This record gives sequence, structure tokens and C-alpha cells, in this order.
Amino acid sequence: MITLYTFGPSFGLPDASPFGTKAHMLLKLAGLDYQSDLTGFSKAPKGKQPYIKDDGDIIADSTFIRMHIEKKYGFDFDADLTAAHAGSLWAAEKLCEDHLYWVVIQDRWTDRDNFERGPRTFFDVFPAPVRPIMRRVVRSQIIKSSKAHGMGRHTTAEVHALAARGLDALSGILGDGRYFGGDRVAGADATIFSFIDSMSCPIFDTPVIAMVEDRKNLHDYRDRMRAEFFPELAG
Ligand SMILES: N[C@@H](CCC(=O)N[C@@H](CS)C(=O)NCC(=O)O)C(=O)O
Repeated sequence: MITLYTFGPSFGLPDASPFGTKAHMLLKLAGLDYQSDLTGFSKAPKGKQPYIKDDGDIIADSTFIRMHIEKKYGFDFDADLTAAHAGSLWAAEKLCEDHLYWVVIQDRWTDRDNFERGPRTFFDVFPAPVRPIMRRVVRSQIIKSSKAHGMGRHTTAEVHALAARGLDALSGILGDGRYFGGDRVAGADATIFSFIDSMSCPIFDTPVIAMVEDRKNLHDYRDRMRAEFFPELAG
């Protein structure tokens, strides 16, 4: 059986990390049996989660997990898509992973109040005396990586202006489709759903939540996908 190493559900989301939610969805879409292990972060080969173990092979990174499923199990996530459609979905996924991800980081980690609402609790597993230092060190490393990426150099208003344009792009690509794949769910749905859901997580205070609500097709899509793939979270 495949083991998925990830963070686990948090903040009412299927996983604290949108990449973790994506990995869950890829395994579900491919119809593979798997179990989750929430204790593997210290052994993550790239220092990040998710990763999987499959028959002794370790595959790190959600995109390489997808490629592994395609190769080993012969599952085609993009069956029936034209090359143009598959290409635009790959680009949309990377918009989420390499651009909008940093909006999530700014909202959750850089914004002090949101940090207190969410990520702060990740450190509760450590003994009380070291918690404050762990919080400070990890938060400052994450803020540094956001600056290295570039998103962390923008003002909050600029970050949110980029979020709005990114969501416009996703809304335009989805149109009135049921899924980003059209009538059938495609590989990119795993990624795009995970990011829309993460960006609009109601426990954080950010105008991005209203941006998703205002784009009715994205908002309806998020709710449909949650009900279809993560019914256990409905409440
Ligand atoms: N490219 C990776 C990104 C995974 C990633 O960024 N994971 C973050 C959580 S959202 C992580 O483990 N961060 C821990 C760290 O950087 O220390 C993927 O697609 O899996």
C-alpha cells in the first residue's frame, strides 16, 4: 500500500498544505489505495511535504508523485484533453504552485494576526519552552523565502492585486465547465481546487476570500469539489 507523508487536515481544509491536498486528490483520482502518515516531515528527502513511499520507492514532490502514478500505474490524468487544453491547464497549475502559493504564504505567515490564527498552532507539538523560538525561527525563514521568490517584496495591496488577476485567469479558464478538465475531472483539478480552497479558507482574515466568493464559477466549483472529493469535511 502507498503511504502519503503529509501534514494532515487543518483549518477545515483537507490538508494544511495545498500540495498535500493535491497529492490526496491525485491518489483518489487514480483510484489507488493509500494511507496517510503525518509523522514523516523530519525524514522528507527534499525537506518538504508531500512525499510518498510506494513499494520501498520514495517519491518527493506532488508533481513527481503525479508522474510516478502515470508511469507505474499507467493512469492518464488528462485522457481526452486536446494538447491545447492540457497545455493551458499545466500553465494554470504552475500559476497556482509558483505564484498564488506565495499569496497564501503572505496571508498566513507574514501577516502577524493570521499567523496567530493558524500556523502558530503547528508548533504546539514541541515542548512549551522551545515553542516561541521555533515559531520565530521558522516564521522568519518562511518570510525570507517569500522575499527570495519576490512576492514577499510587494506591499500587501500589491500581493492582493496579483491574487485578483490570478483568480480572474482561473475563472476565465474554468468558464462554465464543471471541472477544469471540462466534463471530466483532469489532473490539474487536483492542484487548482487545492489552491482555491486554501486561498479562501475562512479562518484567515484576507480580502482573497471575498475575491473567490465574487467569482461565482470558482466559488461553486470549490464547493462542488469539496462535496465530491472530501465529503467528510462537509458540515
Ligand atoms: N514543489 C513541492 C512544494 C511542496 C511544499 O512547498 N511544501 C511545503 C508546505 S506547503 C513544505 O513542506 N514546507 C516546509 C519547509 O519549507 O520547511 C510540491 O509540489 O510538493
